[in-house]
Amino acid sequence: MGIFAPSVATTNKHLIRWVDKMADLCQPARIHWVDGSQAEYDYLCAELVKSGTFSRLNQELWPGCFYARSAPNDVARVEGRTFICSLSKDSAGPTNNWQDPFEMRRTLKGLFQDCMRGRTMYVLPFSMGPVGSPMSQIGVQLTDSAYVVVNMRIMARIGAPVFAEIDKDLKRVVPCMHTVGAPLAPGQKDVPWPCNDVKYIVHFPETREIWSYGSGYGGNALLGKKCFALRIASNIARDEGWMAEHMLVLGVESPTHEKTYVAAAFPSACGKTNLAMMIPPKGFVGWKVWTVGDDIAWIKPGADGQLHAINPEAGFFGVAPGTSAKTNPNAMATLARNSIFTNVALTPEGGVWWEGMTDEPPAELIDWQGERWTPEIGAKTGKPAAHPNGRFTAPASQCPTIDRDWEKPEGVPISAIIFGGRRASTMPLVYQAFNWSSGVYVGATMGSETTAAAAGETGKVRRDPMAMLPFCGYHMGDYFRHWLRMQRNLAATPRIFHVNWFRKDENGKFLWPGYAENMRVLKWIVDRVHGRALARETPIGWTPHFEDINWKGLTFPQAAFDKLQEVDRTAWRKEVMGHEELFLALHDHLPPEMIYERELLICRL
Ligand code: TSX
Ligand code: MN
Repeated sequence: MGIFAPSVATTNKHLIRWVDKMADLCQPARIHWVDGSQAEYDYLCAELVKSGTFSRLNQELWPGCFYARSAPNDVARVEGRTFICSLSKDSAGPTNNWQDPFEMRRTLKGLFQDCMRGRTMYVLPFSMGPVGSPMSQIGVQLTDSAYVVVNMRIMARIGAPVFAEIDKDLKRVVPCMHTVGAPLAPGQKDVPWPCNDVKYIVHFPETREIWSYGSGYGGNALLGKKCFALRIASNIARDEGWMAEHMLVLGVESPTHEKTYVAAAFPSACGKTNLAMMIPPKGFVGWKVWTVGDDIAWIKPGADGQLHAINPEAGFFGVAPGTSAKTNPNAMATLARNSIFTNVALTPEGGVWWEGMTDEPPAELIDWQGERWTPEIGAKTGKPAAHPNGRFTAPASQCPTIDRDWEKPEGVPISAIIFGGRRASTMPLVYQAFNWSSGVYVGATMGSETTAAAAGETGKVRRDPMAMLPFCGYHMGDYFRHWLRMQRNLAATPRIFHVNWFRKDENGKFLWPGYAENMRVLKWIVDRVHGRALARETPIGWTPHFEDINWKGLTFPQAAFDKLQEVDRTAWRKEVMGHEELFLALHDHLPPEMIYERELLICRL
């Protein structure tokens, strides 16, 4: 099929040939080479309004904002349909779904045949990381979803500058195929959210390719994010000696303007975005927290022998429910304009609302499924107005605390790495690992408890090593080995910490107020990094004494702190048993250091 490749887009023959070949396979009605301009964005949003995918929010209240409702069968990532198709099953490891790459290619070829009939195929070039940064990576996503294009314009750098980068031919381009899997017959009317019950999120780590079928939602469809920046990038990083991590990055500025950057990995529902945008409490005069990223960090040894991190993303794709002026005022300011809302509730004034945004819900709403919703109906049906995984897509540049160096090509130096989880018991508020390898052990064994657990009840711990269980594109045991190996390329390793904002007392009450008060923990971490704070040695690591924490502006009795920091040897002996479960599954690729660290921990207990 003859395609129109305007010379303004690209001169790269490989790219043009690939687009031609894929258009032959997918048979779109049109091809649109995405330039990334504001005019193009406005045009696509207007088209999405016409097709019923978007509604324009009240522009007085929500300038530049749009609203979308997905199909009810397309509301989240589909881990059971996510595949790592390496040549050998062994290199994908037991924590990934594996399928033979040759078989998978055959399946995909069948699925993608004619899949874009009646639709436009967008050629969407994107850079993960600032265009031209030595730490950035480039992809081109072919997609039949305009919703994906406009979301990607917020989440990544896209369009003409990226085509220009591709034409320099200096970097390998990761091809990303995406279709919602809903071709249109001639004259067939489209639906607001086209998708398919059949879904495939497929990664070919060796050839560095992504194929996504059947979903238009978030991590399934915005392929630069989880698919590229974590699953494919973790493979590239392992081969090239750097790290692709599921981490927020923030900078702590002291009253003397000393800047200390930390990266932190938490499983979902631990408030990563809230921590990344934290505002210090009143007692912390002159202290500031600056935001570099809230989800993904690419971390590389710099010329100075330190680790440096970039945020490969350009926006925040955050969970809306629970976000409020109280829990995260910076997020609220960020999403106040030029943002896209998906699967939240609509107010009669043409605004958005979600559970937790205000103390009292509005008297009347349209819920995420398009039905009338009132607090009474909600109470009766038990249905929330917004889907619990309802999202905002908002430009990072609009964050009031965005760091001055957030787009610095060489990244920001990382002094500390924080792991954490949601744990009702056992895990103290904060402790510091003894060294790099014991820190890797802390990350490898981290986990969260199921949030549904009743008050006081200890839920089941789900292990989520480095918060990468759904995102590591190769064998988790090899991933631990890569972490251990990173130390060799470094003159100075970051200090490693573990935090737990969620410890509860015997009545199920949180022992720690969390949120802004976490600044007290961050300050101790920063002080430790600079060799200024004392600590107590325990079997699991170094913990702060009561007097090592700045308590200005908060009444927190020492007895409560001691409870919060308690290292209960009986609970920890049980904890270590839990570590073995995960290690057994990974045993044939598990680095010996992990076994030795566990043995040492047992002996100390
Ligand atoms: O994001 C959270 N953080 C990190 C903030 C920087 N959350 C929300 C988690 C779900 C996304 C928290 N929830 C945090 C926290 O530190 N802590 C808690 C638990 C908690 C909830 C309510 C209270 C205290 C702790 N309320 C009172 O103490 C009154
Ligand atoms: Mn995430």
